[in-house]
Amino acid sequence: MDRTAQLTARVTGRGIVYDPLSTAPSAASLHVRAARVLAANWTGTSTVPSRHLYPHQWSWDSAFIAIGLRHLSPLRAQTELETLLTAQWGDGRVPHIVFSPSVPLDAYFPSPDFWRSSTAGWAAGAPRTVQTSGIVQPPVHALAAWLVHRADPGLSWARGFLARVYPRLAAWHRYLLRRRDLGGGGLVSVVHPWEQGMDNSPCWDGPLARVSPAPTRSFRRADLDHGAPEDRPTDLDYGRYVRLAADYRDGGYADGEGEFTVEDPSFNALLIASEHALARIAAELGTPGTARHARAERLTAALVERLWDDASGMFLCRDLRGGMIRERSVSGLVPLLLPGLPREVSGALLATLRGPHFAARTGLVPSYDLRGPAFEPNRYWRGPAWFNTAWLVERGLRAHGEKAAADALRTAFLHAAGGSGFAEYVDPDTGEACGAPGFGWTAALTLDLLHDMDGAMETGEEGGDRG
Ligand code: 9WN
Repeated sequence: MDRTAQLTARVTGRGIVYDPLSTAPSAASLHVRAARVLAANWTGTSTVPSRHLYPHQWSWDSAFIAIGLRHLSPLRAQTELETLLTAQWGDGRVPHIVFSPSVPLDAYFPSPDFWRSSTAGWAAGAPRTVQTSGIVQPPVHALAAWLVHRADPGLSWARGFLARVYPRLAAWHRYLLRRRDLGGGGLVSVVHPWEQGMDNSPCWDGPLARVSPAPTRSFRRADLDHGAPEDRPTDLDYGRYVRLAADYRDGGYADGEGEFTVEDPSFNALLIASEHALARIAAELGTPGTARHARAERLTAALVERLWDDASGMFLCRDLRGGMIRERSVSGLVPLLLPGLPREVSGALLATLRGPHFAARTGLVPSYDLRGPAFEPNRYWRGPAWFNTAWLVERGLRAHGEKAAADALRTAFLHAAGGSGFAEYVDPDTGEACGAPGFGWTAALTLDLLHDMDGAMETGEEGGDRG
């Protein structure tokens, strides 16, 4: 942690308690430092998550980054989303990576020559002029587009921003709802751990055990050139990621029930939040959004019906082949951001968040059960606290009227983000930085929460939309 964080933190019996960022200079300097990270990661048309570890454009990263960028430059925020959506496939999918042609092939694995999008993805309508991956990531984009529009409606109208992104966002949701309801119960399935975004979560250990790994010698992990092996997934995990992605590619990226098909609470909750946002965008453009809001409510009911687990007091993942996955991960808390949850469900989620499985000493939210058998404080999504999920839970707390808890999480976020040099993720108990420094969404969401502290945000809209 940096000096600011040390000076304003007290260790008490309940863990690390931060005093509010009350002085303008520390908030201002955090703002300047976060803006510097985003400037350093900006390529001219989009923002890389990290200059070294992730040197291309990632889908859900760009959505979170746009949410922060709107406070610095609404134009850059709009451009970020438009660049991503330009790489959309004909079938509606928004790829999880858009590759930059100026980055050497060996800088990141799997590179464009692995995915071969323009040839293997031809039947699915992959673009010809840009190389992409063939899988997707959580659909945070419509929510981001709405928040970006609201940051500067004048600029947005002048550029025709909503009118241009709306049909693409609608096609994206259509792809997910029509092609990815692989369980037939109304929810969307992911077909690769990279799609859900929490790559090596212990939730995937069961379903991944069925997948025969590609031999380690058949690929070279570029991530280990920049990341510590103890902070990253294992070689065995990578062998399985490669096998699943290669099989999907070799099937022309056609959707069906493959070896890994999982219904995930966070992915579906983000789709629901984005469907509500798309309804607002439609209404802003003069089309009633009522049908979309109604669909979002039906999806919420399906989420509760299929993934709620009373005994754990949270949502769980469902493996379409193996049944409910009895591991607690932060994914199961993210649906708190939905306004239409039954009261007993939101009440139980709040209790779980405060209970022994998730109450970490930093005040952040660990990615996995602190008491779980697979917990590791610094290994990627197997325990560390991440800033995008903290931001989502913070929104959820606000949406459910939990102002004090939301303020405390925001303060913990800002201290840990600033103290860690805007790390990719941190040890949930000590705040020690892990993964890449100068990480895009950590900096961007810092800006968003700082802006919120200024009191400049609107609150109380359905879905907890601020701004
Ligand atoms: C694979 C870019 C991405 C995030 C994911 C995070 C990590 C990639 C990797 O980095 O995944 O997509 O190479 O490990 O898990 O959530 O979008 O920041």
